[in-house]
Amino acid sequence: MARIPAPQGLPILGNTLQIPAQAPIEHFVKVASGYDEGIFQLEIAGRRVILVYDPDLVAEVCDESRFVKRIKPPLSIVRDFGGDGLFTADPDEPVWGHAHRILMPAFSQRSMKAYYPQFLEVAEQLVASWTARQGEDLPVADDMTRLTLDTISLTGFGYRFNSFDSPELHPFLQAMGGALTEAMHRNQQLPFVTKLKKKNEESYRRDVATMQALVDEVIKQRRADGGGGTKDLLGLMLEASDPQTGARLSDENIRNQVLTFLIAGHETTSGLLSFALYNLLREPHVLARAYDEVDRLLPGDEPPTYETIMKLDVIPRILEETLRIWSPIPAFSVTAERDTMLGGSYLIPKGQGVAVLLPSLHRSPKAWERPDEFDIDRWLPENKKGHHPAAYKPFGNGERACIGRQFALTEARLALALILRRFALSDPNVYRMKIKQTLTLKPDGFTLRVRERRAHE
Ligand code: MNH
Repeated sequence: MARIPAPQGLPILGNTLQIPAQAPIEHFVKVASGYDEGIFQLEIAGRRVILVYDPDLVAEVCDESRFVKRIKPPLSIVRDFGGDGLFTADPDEPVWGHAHRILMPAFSQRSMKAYYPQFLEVAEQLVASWTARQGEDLPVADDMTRLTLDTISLTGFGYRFNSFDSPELHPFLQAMGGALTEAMHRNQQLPFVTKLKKKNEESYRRDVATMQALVDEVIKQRRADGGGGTKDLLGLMLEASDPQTGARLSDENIRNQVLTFLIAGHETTSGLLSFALYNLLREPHVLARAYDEVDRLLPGDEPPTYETIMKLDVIPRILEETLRIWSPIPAFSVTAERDTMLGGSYLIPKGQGVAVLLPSLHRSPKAWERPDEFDIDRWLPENKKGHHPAAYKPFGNGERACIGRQFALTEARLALALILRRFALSDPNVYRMKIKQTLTLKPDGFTLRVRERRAHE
């Protein structure tokens, strides 16, 4: 049996003080680069945390007969507002299965086609907004957030944020940013410290209340509209029953699901699009290929059809490679179902959590040639076959993997295609990557400028 490598910590405090509050993930990645074993452990706020990023060890951790997602920190903190929604439900709660089965049909490829007119409507608002702001420094992450929040709320709940009408971000977003950041900080605090910080507790509660008030407003509006027959997420939740048990979702659970989808349904896709634009500005030859593709498949100014968007090939590969290099969710955690040996030599006791450290996994030299190079041709079908089966997990794993994957990728394809068809992008401020972490990652302070491309004037 081998000891899991561990950086030296202090008595009682362990490694807690070594971890920066602002972007803990960058610290973990740095520590990881010092251990070729692909696994290490830390002592954070009195808990033992094991992180893995060796692809073979990750493959073992992804074996759902040995490890399952259980709700522990930081997810137990997110549960303060996500409740028993899909993201923060424990596997022992029957409501996870009820909601999962009720909502699965809403995430089929067929449903993406049904949402397409709304995807298009919001993406065209982004293009109109940028057309009016040519030559200005555009706040990329904020505008991608406007796009993705408006898209999930319109397609999922028939609710309009109209985010492009306002220079300020919606109060919902400010509250969400505050709550997610606080959840991240609490994850690294000893519980008595959290208790001492009364001011933080107050603003945390206020943020959660702000988000819940918006959710109640969304549901109220639907009920006022009569609600009947709409087959969006909210319609399904209000009217459908679990095909397996016949169970319906309670009002309380529907509230939790709406909030969960409002957050999970936009925050990460916004990060994906922001990182994708960042990559394109750094890789002119890839950008040129993307321009070629949109000029070929989306000539003229007509709104593209769903079928056209599904024919794109370069743009989806840009998205896949972006999710490898900059995964908006930098880690996900599972728990050992029983005592088990990892890699034949590391004992993981029953109930111990293990986090998969995605930035390190996604750049593991054991799985990726030239791991730091942005190379979209890795994702050509003939090259994909050679990938290590567990070296790419941007959407998590198994039954608890992301339900919104197709939703995010379809929305992001369309947005990138419309942006590139219309605009030449530039980065006169020569942005240097600075990660902002609020549990998920975004490029902080990234701006770009656009001007209309001649061919489409
Ligand atoms: Mn999403 C779970 C990544 C877009 C709704 N999502 C997860 C997990 C990852 C993830 C990783 C697993 C977390 C864990 O194991 O604890 N999600 C993403 C990424 C994008 C994304 C990288 C965009 C890019 N997610 C979306 C969208 C939606 C969505 C869009 C909704 C429209 N995600 C969810 C939900 C879950 C989830 C709901 C929880 C699923 C479950 O446990 O049943």
